[in-house]
Amino acid sequence: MCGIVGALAERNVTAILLEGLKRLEYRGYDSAGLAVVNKDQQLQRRRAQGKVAEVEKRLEAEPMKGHLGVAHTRWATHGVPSEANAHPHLSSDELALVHNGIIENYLELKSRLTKAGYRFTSDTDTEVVAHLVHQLYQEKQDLTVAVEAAIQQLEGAYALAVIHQDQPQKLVCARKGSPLVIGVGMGEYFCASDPLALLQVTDRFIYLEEGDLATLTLDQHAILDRQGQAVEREICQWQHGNQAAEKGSYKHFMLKEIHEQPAVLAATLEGRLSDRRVLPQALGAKAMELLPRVKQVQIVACGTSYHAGMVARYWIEKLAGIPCQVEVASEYRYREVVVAENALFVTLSQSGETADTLAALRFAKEAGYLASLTICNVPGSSLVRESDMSLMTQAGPEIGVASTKAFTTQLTALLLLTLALRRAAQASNQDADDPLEAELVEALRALPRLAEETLQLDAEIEKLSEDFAEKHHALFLGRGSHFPIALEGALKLKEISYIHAEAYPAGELKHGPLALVDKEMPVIAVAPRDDLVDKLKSNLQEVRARGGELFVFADPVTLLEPEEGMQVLHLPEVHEVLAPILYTLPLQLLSYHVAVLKGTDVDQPRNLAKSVTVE
Ligand code: HGA
Repeated sequence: MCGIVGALAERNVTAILLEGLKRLEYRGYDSAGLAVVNKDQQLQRRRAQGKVAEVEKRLEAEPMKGHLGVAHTRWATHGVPSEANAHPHLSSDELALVHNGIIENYLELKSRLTKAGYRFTSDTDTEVVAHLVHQLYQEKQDLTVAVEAAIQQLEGAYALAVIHQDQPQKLVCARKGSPLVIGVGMGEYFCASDPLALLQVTDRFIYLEEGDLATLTLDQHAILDRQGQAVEREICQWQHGNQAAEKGSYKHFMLKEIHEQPAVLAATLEGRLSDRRVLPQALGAKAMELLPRVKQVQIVACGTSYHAGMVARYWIEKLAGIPCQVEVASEYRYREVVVAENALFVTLSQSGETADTLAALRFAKEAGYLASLTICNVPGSSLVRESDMSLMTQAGPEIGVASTKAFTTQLTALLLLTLALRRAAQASNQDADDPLEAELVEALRALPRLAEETLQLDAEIEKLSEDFAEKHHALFLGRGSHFPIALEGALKLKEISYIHAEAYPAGELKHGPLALVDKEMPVIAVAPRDDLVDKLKSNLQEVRARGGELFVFADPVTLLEPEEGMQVLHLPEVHEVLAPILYTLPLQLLSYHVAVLKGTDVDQPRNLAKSVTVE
C-alpha cells in the first residue's frame, strides 16, 4: 500500500526522502512524489506517475534542497494513477500533505471547501485534507492545532504527514486506521508508514497508537493521544538488522524469501519446543491460563493468511478436537455473527496492519469472545498491540508483495497453537506425555532440513514452468488440508504471472470444473501421502481421461510415477500433518519461474500492494 516518509533535520533531507521512497517500493504503488521547504522558506514539489525512478529523474533535472519535507508512494483509491493525483497535495502553495487511507466524508468536505474558495486540482479524497488543514491554519496560526482540529472532522482512515512553509521547524503527523512510526535521530526526526523506510537514518522508533497526533521539531517530539492528552510513547530499538531489506545476490526479493524459508521456519520454532512437547511458555503466560477454557476457535484473515487459517482448521479440529471456523475479514467484519461461549478469536496477518483484519478484531472485542490472539510478523504492529495474546512468526521483513515465507511461518505458528490447544483441551494433567505431540515435535524439528531439500528441486521446477508460460488458465487440485495449499498455489500464480488460476478440492472436479479440462489447461495436483491420496489418484485419472496435462507434486511413497501426460515431482518424505507446509514451496517456485518467463514485475505485481492498510 502507499507509503509515507517525512523528515526534519539540519541537513538536506531530499536524498533521505528519496531513499525512504525506494525502501517503500516493495509495498506496491502507482505514482510517487515529494515536497520540501527550501532555504527561502518556499515549498517545492516533484511528482510523477509510475516508479520512484521517474521522480528521481525529475529531481536530477530540477534539483531541490531543504531540511523539512514529506514524500509518498501512492496506491490509488480515489482518482486514477496520474501525476495530478500523486501526493504530496499542496494547499495555496504553502502547505504540503501526504496521506495513506481513505477519507469517507471527502465529498461533503470538498463541497464546503469549494464554497470557501479552495480550488481542487486532483480527484483524490486526500486533497480535501490539505485544504481543510490550510483553512484551519489561517485561523489558528499553528500547524499542530490546525491538524488537530482538522482530524476531528475526518471520517475514515488516515496516516498523515503535514508541513507548512511558514513553520519550517515543524513536521506534524497523525494516525487513525493506517500505520505510522516516528524515527528518532540525533537532533533530527523522521516519520514513515514502515520502519524499513528509515533504517538508513535511524534504528530507534516510536510506534504511534490509534488516534495519536505527533509534532516533531529538531530536538523533541510531543504526542497527543486520541483524547488530546499529552502522552509518552516508548522508543523501541529495531531488532532485525538492515540486511533483511536487501536482495543480496538474488534476482528478486521473492526468490530470496522463498530460499530463506529453512532459516525462518527454524527461527519460528526456536525456543518454543522442548524434547517432546511445545513449551507451555511458548504462547505466553496469559495463554496458559486462557487456552484450557477455549471451546471454539474463530480464525479471521485475508488473502494468503486466510489460506493459512484454512489449513489450521483441519489441524485444530483433528488434533485438538475443538470446533474451528475460518472467514475472510472483509466479510466477517460486516456480518451479524453468533459468538459461541468461550470462543477464541484468532487473527493472522504478516504486517499486523491489514485494515480489514484489524477492523474485525475491533469488532470481535465487543462481541463477547473469550480472548483474542494474533499470529503476526511485525512486533509493535496494531494487531499485536490490540490483541490479548500474540504469537510472533520470525520471518523477518517480507518485501515481495506475494507472500511466501510469511505464509509458511504462519502455518508453523498455527501448528504450535494447535498443539497448545490440544494439550489444554485433552490432558487433565498438563504435564502428561502425549506420544502424538512428541511425534509432531520431532517432525517440526526436521522441517527446516526438509524445506532445504525441497528447495533443491528448483532447477526441475524451473524446467516445468516452461509448460505454463504460454497458458492462460491453470487448475490446482488438493484434498483435505492440501486444498488450501492448492488455493494458495493458484493465488500465487495469479498474483505474479497474471495467469488465471483456480483451485478446487479434487473431489469437486466432477461437479463442474472438469468441463474446463482440455490440453490447454494444465492441472497441478498436491499429492502427499495421506488418507485421501488414493481418492486423489482417481481424480487425476478423471483429468487424464479428458486429455488434461497433469503436474503432480507427490510423496516418494505414493506410487505416483510419471507417465504420458503426467509429470511427477517427488518431495522428501514428511509427516502427513506437516505436509501442507512443505508442499507450499514447490508451488511458490513454480509461480516464480512462470512469472520470470513471462517477464512480469515479480516483486511488485501490477495493481497489488503489500500491507493492505485500506479497506
Ligand atoms: N486515498 C488516497 C490514498 C490512497 C492510499 O492510502 N493507498 O494505499 C488516494 O487515493 O490518493
